[in-house]
Amino acid sequence: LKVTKVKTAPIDGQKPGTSGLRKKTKVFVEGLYLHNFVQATFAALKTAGSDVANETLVIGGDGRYYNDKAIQIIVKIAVANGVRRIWIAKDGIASTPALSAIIRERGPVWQKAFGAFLLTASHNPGGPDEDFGIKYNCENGGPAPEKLTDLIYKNTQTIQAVEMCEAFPDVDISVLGETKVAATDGSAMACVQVVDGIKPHIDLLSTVFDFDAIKKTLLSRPDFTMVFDAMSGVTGPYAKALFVDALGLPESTCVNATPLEDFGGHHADPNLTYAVDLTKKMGVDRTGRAVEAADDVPSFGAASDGDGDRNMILGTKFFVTPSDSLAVLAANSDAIPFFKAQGGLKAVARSMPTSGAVDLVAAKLNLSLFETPTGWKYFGNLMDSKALFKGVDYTPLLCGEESFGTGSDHVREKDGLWAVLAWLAVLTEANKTPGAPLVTVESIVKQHWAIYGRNYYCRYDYEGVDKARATEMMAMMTAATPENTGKTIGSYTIATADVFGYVDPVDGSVSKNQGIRFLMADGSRIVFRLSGTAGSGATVRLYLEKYEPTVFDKHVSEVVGELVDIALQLSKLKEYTGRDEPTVIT
Ligand code: VG1
Ligand code: CO
Repeated sequence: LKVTKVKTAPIDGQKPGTSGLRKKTKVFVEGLYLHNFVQATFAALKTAGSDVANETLVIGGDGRYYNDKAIQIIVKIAVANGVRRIWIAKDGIASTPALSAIIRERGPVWQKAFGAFLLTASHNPGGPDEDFGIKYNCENGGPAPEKLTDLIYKNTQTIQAVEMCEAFPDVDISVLGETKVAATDGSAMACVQVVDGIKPHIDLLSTVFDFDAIKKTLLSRPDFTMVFDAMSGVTGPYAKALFVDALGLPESTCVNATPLEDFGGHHADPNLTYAVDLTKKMGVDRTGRAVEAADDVPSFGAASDGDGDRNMILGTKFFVTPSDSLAVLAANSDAIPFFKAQGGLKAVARSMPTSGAVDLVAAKLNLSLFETPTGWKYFGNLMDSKALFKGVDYTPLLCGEESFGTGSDHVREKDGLWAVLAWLAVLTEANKTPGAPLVTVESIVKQHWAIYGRNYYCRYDYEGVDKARATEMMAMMTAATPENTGKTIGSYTIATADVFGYVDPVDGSVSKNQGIRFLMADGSRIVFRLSGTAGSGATVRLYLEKYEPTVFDKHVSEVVGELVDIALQLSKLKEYTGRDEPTVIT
């Protein structure tokens, strides 16, 4: 257990973004790039008072290129920094929600974990020429809060040495088992265990949902078929364990279900642009319109991203927007045993750019509603607080983001498979009358609109734009908020133009500068943000929303057209970025 101090120097740009540090793989593999970040994290953990010597560190990743090598490096640094017990997910494979579940396990076998390194750049493409990423999650199972990531970043700017146990043997991560190394003088022992990264998550989901009911009522119907696309990301083995082994569906239910180092050369991002295998099968085009398809389009289709925390939900020739999905799940939460067993859902949360569809449900059903900045870490604090709803000690929380993220407080990350099961649970409840025709995904959503109205919604992404110019554009709009407030453009009046900021209701921490909002007098919204997950360059996100109380059958592009024009005018986007068209529309 001899510790070597490897001399290093600060490296620029190691600031964690919305969800960890993401860069080109080439950057990560060079020199001590990864080492510096990991050492800076341990230094921050010591400052924050984590008990790294007596508790367990968890490591896993989405299986992308460099996952396996990064694991060995982290082990050597962790042991040198005094960590005495490490769990590594077998083959290095663990989805983001599964790692959250594993951190939170408190059984006799699973001892207390102080945190985890998650090796993932999520939906960003993987491979030697694409992206790699690392993220630290805390003992609650959730992404490190800004307090900690700020400290990590500060340490990366002053780091002089990386502590390493260079002699610690490489661990064979392909077999379950233990590697123990004792100090030569017998004073200490470090133990690395290779553990099952799949089972704890499936076991947890089996307590959140009623698998038997889903099987008996829904999956056994001859007129119900489903397909799940793992997009060659980490969820393949989870999907097989869940849909095939636990729920008894045929193997063919899971497609692209083997995790690949480069996700098969695709963006493992479940949306209409990138999940083309699935949308084609489901009879939906890149804009979400129904198209010609084979006769046997499945009743239900879903996909997850590279690290398994995102989800896309489709019915036969029908696309459910993530914002609508959140609202439908909120309105039907009693179909989910986890919520029902705890006295029913009483609180929901959404990120600021997510549509207000769930707000309408919250108002009608008297649920507490929280609006947070983008990124799952803000939901964690709400989940851990005991005072979400007046007079109640604990209440479950349903959360969602427009970026295909949905989940609850069964873990502290968004959870793709949870969302798929939540929809299966809602479909099970809707189809509980024996002999009745199948109630479809489409009919559930349309019924929802009939009650609440429809929030037409879409997002334009302008990827790979010049960072300096994008920053100037945001600064221009920020400066113009006072003069834009009250302005009328076309058929819209801007009731408020502002910069969204957030004060955490639990600990009072402040997050400024979380996006520019143009809130129209009729409730429509235009929002601009710069992405915090881009591996290089900048991505401008433009979010568009218009509420229609009675008209439900238009295509979103027909409804938000004028808002797009206004947004381009207010931002002078073309002038700043040179872009005519977005890279991706979701
Ligand atoms: C994006 C999404 C955000 C999500 C984040 C991490 O962040 O907009 O909603 O939480 O990705 O998702 P940004 O800053 O690029 O807009 V994942 O699945 O990439 O961990
Ligand atoms: Co993800």
